[in-house]
Amino acid sequence: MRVDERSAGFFAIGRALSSGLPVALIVTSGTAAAELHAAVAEADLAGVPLLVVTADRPAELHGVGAPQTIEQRDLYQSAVRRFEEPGVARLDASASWRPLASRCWWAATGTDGEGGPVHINAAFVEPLVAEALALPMGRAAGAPWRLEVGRLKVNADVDLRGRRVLAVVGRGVKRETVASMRSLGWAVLGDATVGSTVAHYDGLLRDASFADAARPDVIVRLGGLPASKVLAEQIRHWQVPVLAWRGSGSLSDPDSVIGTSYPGMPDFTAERLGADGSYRAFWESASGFVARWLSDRESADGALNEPDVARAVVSASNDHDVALVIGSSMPVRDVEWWAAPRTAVTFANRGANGIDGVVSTVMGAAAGGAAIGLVGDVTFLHDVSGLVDGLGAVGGRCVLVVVDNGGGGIFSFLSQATSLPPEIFEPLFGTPRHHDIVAVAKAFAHRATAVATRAALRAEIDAGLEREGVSVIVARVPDRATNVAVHEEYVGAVAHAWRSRAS
Ligand SMILES: Cc1ncc(C[n+]2csc(CCOP(=O)(O)OP(=O)(O)O)c2C)c(N)n1
Repeated sequence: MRVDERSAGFFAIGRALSSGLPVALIVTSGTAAAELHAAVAEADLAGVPLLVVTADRPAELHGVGAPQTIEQRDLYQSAVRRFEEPGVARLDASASWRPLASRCWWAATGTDGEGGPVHINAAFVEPLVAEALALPMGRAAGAPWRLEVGRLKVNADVDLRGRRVLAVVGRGVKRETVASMRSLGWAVLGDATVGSTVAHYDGLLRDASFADAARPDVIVRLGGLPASKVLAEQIRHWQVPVLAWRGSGSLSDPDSVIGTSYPGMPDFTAERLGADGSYRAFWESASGFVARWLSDRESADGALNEPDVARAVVSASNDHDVALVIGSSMPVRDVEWWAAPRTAVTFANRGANGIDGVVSTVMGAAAGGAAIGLVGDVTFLHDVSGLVDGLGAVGGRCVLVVVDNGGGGIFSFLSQATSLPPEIFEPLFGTPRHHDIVAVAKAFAHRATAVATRAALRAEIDAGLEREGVSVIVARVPDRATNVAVHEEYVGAVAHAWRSRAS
């Protein structure tokens, strides 16, 4: 039970991501149904299975000023895989109930690895109380037929023997898939949600000599895309053939670089997919070089900066094998670019990349178990209502790390940050916020503390994972302009490390 339906929608996304199953989301009528729209849009684009059940008034109470009554037919339009409006339940139509549930379930779980939201608009008549009867019998023959395209193994005419293969993967791609790709000698670059990919690739690709040396013969695409614009530009610049498989959820291709796409998944056992393994080794050794530089400059009591918060959070999630949920904006980028490869399950609302509802998604992922969240301060404040019901009746352990740079730090990386005068940039882009986040969290009866060093951050995460309930940890970091300088320093050091290694 959650008081705010908007929060409930994103909480349900967290439940669905962590369970891998469709989650039913049941709300009353009127604007309550409209509150779910943002989560439905995210679930659509990220392929998250939701069964959205909205209560409604019967047909005769529409358009006559009945309370809490809005137009709910096709409310979410093309964002749902299926819309059902069965009308007021009638016992003489009960044979249709299981087929209806079945259609909705399969539409939510999807084919070709791509689930999504389904909307059932269910009308009720007074008196709104009734005796529960036994449900009608199910089908004797079991579940309906279903196309399992995602399990097809398709290679068609692909021959990658002896080639330098770069796989670029994102949302929807499983760690086992990455392991199969690596075992074929492919170098695998991924977004923050995909485990076991080559870390620190963004910093490396910013160096022109590295980018030239790393030119692949073939690029393979599966699932969503990493956040890195540098990688997207490089893929366009390299001008090499791009092949894709569609069996890992919806395939992102905003730059239209994919030349050929196949249904299903590659047959990783096929000998013809074995590539030039020295190319993978080249990427992994360059990445290892950056990793060593990054850890050498860390000292346990060092002051925090944003890349280091991301690194500390990922290593805590990996060490405890606790799910990680990462907010949009700089957290997904800092994890993708500066953190170690993820070995624990990792999620992010990367369908629509909204900063809304992330606190609730973290809580949904933690409910009944444990999760760590990493979000910016504006993202935290956007979803304060997620704190109202916390983890709900099921409980769990939730550590929410809030990177407090006093506003939207990502915008300081835009050219507007230097081309606009501060009195215009700050209110329009920086959106300064100076709320006392510890006090906000405590007002909702959650534990909360602020930390300023890596050691304190790690100690608080460890302690939070030991305790039931929500622990908010506010990471004090340098201001947003200094954060840009920190990133520039890191990128410069990566280039230096790569060049001195090459000479
Ligand atoms: C619902 C929604 N509104 C607005 C945006 C645009 N937006 C992207 S990042 C951002 C600022 C986020 O600030 P914060 O959470 O503090 O993270 P930081 O940029 O500091 O890493 C905004 C407003 C969005 N992505 N989603």
